[in-house]
Formats: sequence, structure tokens, C-alpha cells
Amino acid sequence: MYGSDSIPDDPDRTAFRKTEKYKLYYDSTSKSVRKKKLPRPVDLLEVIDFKSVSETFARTGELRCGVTKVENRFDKPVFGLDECPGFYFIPAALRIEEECRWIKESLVSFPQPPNRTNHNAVYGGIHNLFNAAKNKQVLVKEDSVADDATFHNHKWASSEELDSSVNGDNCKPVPAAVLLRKLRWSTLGLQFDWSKRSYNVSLPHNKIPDALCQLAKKMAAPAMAVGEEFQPEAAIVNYFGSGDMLGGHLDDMEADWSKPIVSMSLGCKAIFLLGGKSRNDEPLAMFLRSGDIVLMSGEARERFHGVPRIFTDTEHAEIGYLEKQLSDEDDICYLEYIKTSRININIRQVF
Ligand SMILES: O=C(O)CCC(=O)C(=O)O
Repeated sequence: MYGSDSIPDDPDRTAFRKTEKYKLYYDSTSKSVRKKKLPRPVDLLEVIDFKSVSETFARTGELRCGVTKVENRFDKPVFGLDECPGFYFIPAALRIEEECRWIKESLVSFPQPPNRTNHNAVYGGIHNLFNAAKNKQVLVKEDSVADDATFHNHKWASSEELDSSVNGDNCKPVPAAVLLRKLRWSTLGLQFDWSKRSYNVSLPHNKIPDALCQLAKKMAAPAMAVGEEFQPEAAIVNYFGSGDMLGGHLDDMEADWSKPIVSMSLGCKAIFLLGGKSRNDEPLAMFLRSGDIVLMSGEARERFHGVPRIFTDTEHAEIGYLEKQLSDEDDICYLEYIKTSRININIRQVF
């Protein structure tokens, strides 16, 4: 699932996997271990850039071959692809203030129980992870269950408060900063059970926050039938660090595929691959920037898709403008995180 050092040369790799050439590979030509490994340059010429599509369209009214402008009552241009009905791209759909708001919510409130995260399996629900990381705290086992080898009963402690007698070898204190870096997903609304690959409606959950619901309804409009309104019931928040990727997959657990998945990008720029109904269909690659929104509905829902690469270097991440917006002392912690990360919030109607 994550970045590796060399490109495997397997003739049986599917067309989808081959396009994962965009993955982060490091040049390992240097013999010296001390020499910093550099990311291998990758040819980005074939990657569709909807920012430039949008700018060219605004300037000249022209569109690149294969791209269409979708008529809608939306206040931003919405683009589609001739060969992919049901796929919509809304470049710079979010205002900068909205980007910052959803970055903060994704880090502070979305991973809060009863929402589940990838940490649940080992630690149970963890409260206040982001603040604990900001305050350099560590997760320790609660005294009352010191003989229990799991971390399901835990509390935050400062390093000064650490009592080594409570935490045996099995349960070393874990820095919140490490847990934050290892946060891969959180789920909002109806909770998804990854082990069963289905929604488990009996798991405790909160409704999707109202502001996110309203935003998703508005953004979903270009993909909805006239007179119908999108009903956000669940969302998955994906957190990507440098070298992380999301392999080719289908989102097929919702009942009605005519309803779109509303997918919002925040933070560092990424490459998104939109494949076909088989892994053997060669995918199209496109850039996803902070503030872009993608809708996948109808036929597009049957297509494999994935994210092989995020760009965390200053030149390619394209989030310099967030530095100004998050320059207050209270916001620096968000900036530090997002400078080398990407967050994706994808919102779904389940039934
Ligand atoms: O990160 C993205 O843009 C895509 C996320 C996605 O495909 C998923 O969560 O199923």
C-alpha cells in the first residue's frame, strides 16, 4: 500500500498498476548512506490539469480534447470527461477559509469517538489526539488495567508524568505525535466496518456535521437528477503523508450508485487515477489540489480509481497560500501537519 524503493518489473501487472509509475520512488544510485535519497523524477506531461483547463476556458472559451463543460446552476465551472459519464471535476470548489476549516475539523473533531479511526483496533477510541500531539503528550495505560496487554483503557500524560511502573514492556507509552502521523482514516456518520467491508448501522455514531452536509449537498448538485437532493449519511476521511498511496479500488458498498460520492481534497497536491471497469483498462491521471472536488456517480462508480502519489515538496505541493491563512500562533500546528500531508473527505449517501 505504501511507497517502496524500486519499481517491480512484473509482466502480469495490470494496466492500473503500471500507471502507478507515479508512485514515490527514491533514486538509490548513491552508495553513500549518508547522502539524502532524492525522489525519482516522474514524467507528468500526461497528467490532466483541471486548474489549467479552467484557466484556459475562462480566458479563451476553449477546452482540451476529451473534456466537457457541464451545464449547471453552480457558481463554479464544472468539467466532465467525454469518455466517463458520471464523473465531474470542480476545480477550486472551496474558498481558502473553507479549506482551513475542513483541515482543522479533519484533525480535531473528525477522529473523535464515536467516530472510528484506524487506531481503534489497537487502542480503542482515542480522544483529543491532535491536541495531545500539539502538547507533546504520550498515551499511557490506565492504572486500573495495568495487567491488560491492550491500550483500550488509556489516558494522555506529559512526559514528566510518566510512571514507568504502570506501563510494562508490552505497553510502552506512545507519543501522540506518532499516533497522529499514523492516522490513516476516520469515519463519520454511519460507521464502515473495514473487516466486513460493509456499513454497520448498529455501531454508535453521530450524524454528519450539519455544515459538512450542507456543503456536500451543494457540491453534489451537478451530479443529481433534477428535483433530487443528495443525502449525506457517511464519510471517510483519508489522511496521507509523504509516500502514502491508495491502491486501485471500487467504492461499491453503497446501495444506490446513481448517487454521487462527493470527494474533497485538502492540503498537498496529489495524482488521482481514474481507470475503467477492469483493472486492465489504462487509467487517466489527473492532479488533485487543495480545494478541488470530484464527484463520481452512475457509470463512474464502476471504475477503479486510486491515488498513487502526493507531492509534499514545496515546489509541487502548491499550498503556499495556506501558509498566510494559517500563520496565527494558534494555527501553526495545523500548518505544520498539512505542509507534508493531504486529507481527502469523501461523503456518501448509503441507502
Ligand atoms: O483520496 C482521494 O482523492 C480518493 C479517496 C478514495 O478513493 C476513497 O476513499 O475511496
